[in-house]
Amino acid sequence: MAFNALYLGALVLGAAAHPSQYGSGKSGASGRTTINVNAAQKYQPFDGMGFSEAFQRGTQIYGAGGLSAANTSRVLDLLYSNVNGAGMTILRNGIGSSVNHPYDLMPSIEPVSPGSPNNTPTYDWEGTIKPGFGLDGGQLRLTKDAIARGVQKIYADAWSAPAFMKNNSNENYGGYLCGVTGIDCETGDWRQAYANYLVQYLKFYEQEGINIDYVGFLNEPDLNVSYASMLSDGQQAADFLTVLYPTLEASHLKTEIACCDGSGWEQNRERLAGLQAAGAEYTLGLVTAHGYSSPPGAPFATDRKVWETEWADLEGPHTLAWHENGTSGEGLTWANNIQQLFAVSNVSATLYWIGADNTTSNSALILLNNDTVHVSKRLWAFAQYSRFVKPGATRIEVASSNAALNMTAFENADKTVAVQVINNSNYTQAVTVQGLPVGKHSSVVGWLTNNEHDLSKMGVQRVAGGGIGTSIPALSMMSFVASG
Ligand SMILES: *[C@@H]1O[C@H](CO)[C@@H](O)[C@H](O)[C@H]1NC(C)=O
Ligand SMILES: *[C@@H]1O[C@H](CO)[C@@H](O)[C@H](O)[C@H]1NC(C)=O
Ligand SMILES: *[C@@H]1O[C@H](CO)[C@@H](O)[C@H](O)[C@H]1NC(C)=O
Ligand SMILES: *[C@@H]1O[C@H](CO)[C@@H](O)[C@H](O)[C@H]1NC(C)=O
Ligand SMILES: *[C@@H]1O[C@H](CO)[C@@H](O)[C@H](O)[C@H]1NC(C)=O
Ligand SMILES: *[C@@H]1O[C@H](CO)[C@@H](O)[C@H](O)[C@H]1NC(C)=O
Ligand SMILES: *[C@@H]1O[C@H](CO)[C@@H](O)[C@H](O)[C@H]1NC(C)=O
Ligand SMILES: *[C@@H]1O[C@H](CO)[C@@H](O)[C@H](O)[C@H]1NC(C)=O
Ligand SMILES: *[C@@H]1O[C@H](CO)[C@@H](O)[C@H](O)[C@H]1NC(C)=O
Ligand SMILES: CC(=O)N[C@H]1CO[C@H](CO)[C@@H](O)[C@@H]1O
Repeated sequence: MAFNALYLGALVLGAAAHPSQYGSGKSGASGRTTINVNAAQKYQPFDGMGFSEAFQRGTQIYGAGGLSAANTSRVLDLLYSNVNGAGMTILRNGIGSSVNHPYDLMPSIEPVSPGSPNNTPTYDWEGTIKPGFGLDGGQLRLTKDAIARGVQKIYADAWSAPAFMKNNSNENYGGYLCGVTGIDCETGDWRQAYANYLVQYLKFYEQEGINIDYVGFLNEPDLNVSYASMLSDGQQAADFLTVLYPTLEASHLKTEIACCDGSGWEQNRERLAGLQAAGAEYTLGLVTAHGYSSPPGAPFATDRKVWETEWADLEGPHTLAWHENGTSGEGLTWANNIQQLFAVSNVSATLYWIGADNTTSNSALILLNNDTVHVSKRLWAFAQYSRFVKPGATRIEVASSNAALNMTAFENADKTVAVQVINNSNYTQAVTVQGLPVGKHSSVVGWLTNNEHDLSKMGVQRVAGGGIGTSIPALSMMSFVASG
C-alpha cells in the first residue's frame, strides 16, 4: 500500500490556522475531516482488555493439542507482547465445579460434599492438577505467565456452585443455589458454604503469590445449558452477594465482587436492576456482562465500573479476515464492536471469549491446529486498542463534523494520548487530528490494520498547532499515539 504517498503535509498547514489546541471542529477544505481530541473532557476509566482460557483451553497454549514450545512462546507473545502482539492486560479464569476433569471440564476444589452446609468442608487444591499442565486445570500456569508478561487484572468467575449446593444436584443444566429466594433444599442453605468456597479458591491463588482482583459467582445466569451453569435473577443474586460480601471483608483479601455475567446486555441489565432493588449494589466492585443474547447497548444505570467480560462470534463462517463481506467474525466487525463498547456502552474493559484455542470456529482470536498457528485479524482489532491504551487510562472526548466517523480516544496515566479511528467506507479519508499533546519532544506515530496490514507502524506528518495530518485507507483502522 502506497501509504507514504498519502502524506498531505502542505494541505494540513491549513489546520495550523486554528490556534486552539483543540481546533475548531470544522472539516477542513478539500474534503479533509478535522478530528478534535479534547483531553479536558473525561469519561470512564479504562481497566484493560483480555480474554479467557477457561475449560482447559489454556492447556492448548502449552501443547495439549500438539503446539510446540517455540509456538507456545509465539502465541504468548501474540497475546501479551507490546512489541509484536496485542499487549492484553486482563485474564478471566474459570472457577471449577467438576468432580473430575477430562478435557474440557474445570476441576472443583471441593469435589466431595461434606453432607451438610454446617459440616467442615474438605478443600482439595492438589486434586485440581491437570497432569503436565499444573494446578487449576492449567490456569495457574497461564496466570503466572500472563502476569510475568504484563497482565494487571485477574478475574476469576464460577460458572456454577458445586452440584451438592444446588437444587438440581448437578453442576450442569442451570439449577439454583440452595438458600436463595424460592429455593429450599432438603440439605439446607448453602450460601455461606459457597461464599467460603469462593474465598478458599482465592486463598489458594494467594498462596501461589497471586492476588485475584475480582471474583464472580455466576456465568450467564439466564441460561440453562448442558455445561456448568447456575440460574439466578437479581433478587437471588442479592441473596448471595449479601453473604459473600461480609465473608470477603472478614478475610484479609483485597478481591472485589463482580456480577452477573449475563449472557447479553439486556439480560444483565435486568439482573442488575433486581439486585439494586434488593439493596445489594453496595457489594459490587464491578458490573460484568456478555454480548451474546443481546448486543451491548446503552450504559447500565450504575456508578460502578462496567466490564464486557465475554463476547465472540460463535456462529459466523470461519474466518481469519479483516474485511470480506462484513460477517460477524471479521476483524473490522470486531474493531467496530470494541469502539461501540467504549464509546456507547461505557465499559472500562473489553474481553473476547478465548485467546488461543484448537477450535475450528471463530470463538478464539488465535486458532491452533496441532503445531500451526493461525492469527485472526480479530486479534489485531483488539491490538489497535490494547497495545496503546493501558490500565489507568481515561477515555476522553474525540469528535468531528463527520458524524459517521467511528472513533475513540484515551489519555494514559503517563499523559500519552491514543486515538482510534475506523474508516468503514470504501474510500481513503484524509484527516487532520487536532488536540494531541504538544511538547518539545512530542511525537506521533500511526498504526494501521486492514486486509494488508497487521498493526503496521506508519509515519504521520506533524503540523503546527500540535495536530497531525494523514490519510486513512478504505476499510481500515488507524490508531494515533501521541506523547507530550
Ligand atoms: C483440542 O485438543 C483436545 C486435546 O487437548 C481434544 O480433546 C479436542 O478434541 C481438540 N479439539 C479440536 C476441535 O480439535
Ligand atoms: C500433531 O502432529 C504430529 C506430527 O505430525 C503427530 O504426531 C501428532 O499426533 C499430532 N497431534 C495431534 C493432537 O493431532
Ligand atoms: C429448582 O428450582 C427451580 C425454581 O423453583 C425449579 O423450577 C426446579 O424444578 C428445581 N429443580 C429441582 C430439581 O427441584
Ligand atoms: C434445565 O434443562 C434441563 C434439560 O433440558 C431440564 O431438565 C431442567 O428442568 C431445566 N431446569 C430449569 C430450572 O429450567
Ligand atoms: C460511565 O461509567 C462510570 C463508571 O466507570 C460512571 O461513573 C459514569 O456515570 C458512567 N456514565 C454513564 C453515561 O453511564
Ligand atoms: C463472505 O466471503 C467469504 C470468502 O469469500 C465466503 O466464504 C462467505 O460465504 C461470504 N459470506 C457471505 C455471508 O457472503
Ligand atoms: C509454529 O507455527 C508456525 C505457523 O503455523 C509453523 O509454520 C511452524 O511449523 C510451527 N512450529 C515451529 C517449531 O515453529
Ligand atoms: C458508528 O457510530 C455510529 C454512532 O454511534 C453508529 O450509529 C454506527 O452504527 C457505528 N458504525 C459501526 C459500523 O459500528
Ligand atoms: C463498498 O462497496 C461494496 C461493493 O461495491 C458495497 O457492497 C458496499 O456497500 C460499500 N460500502 C460502503 C460503506 O459504501
Ligand atoms: C472518515 C470516514 O472515512 N468516514 C466514513 C467511515 O465509514 C462510515 C460508514 O461506512 C462512512 O459513513 C463514513 O463516511
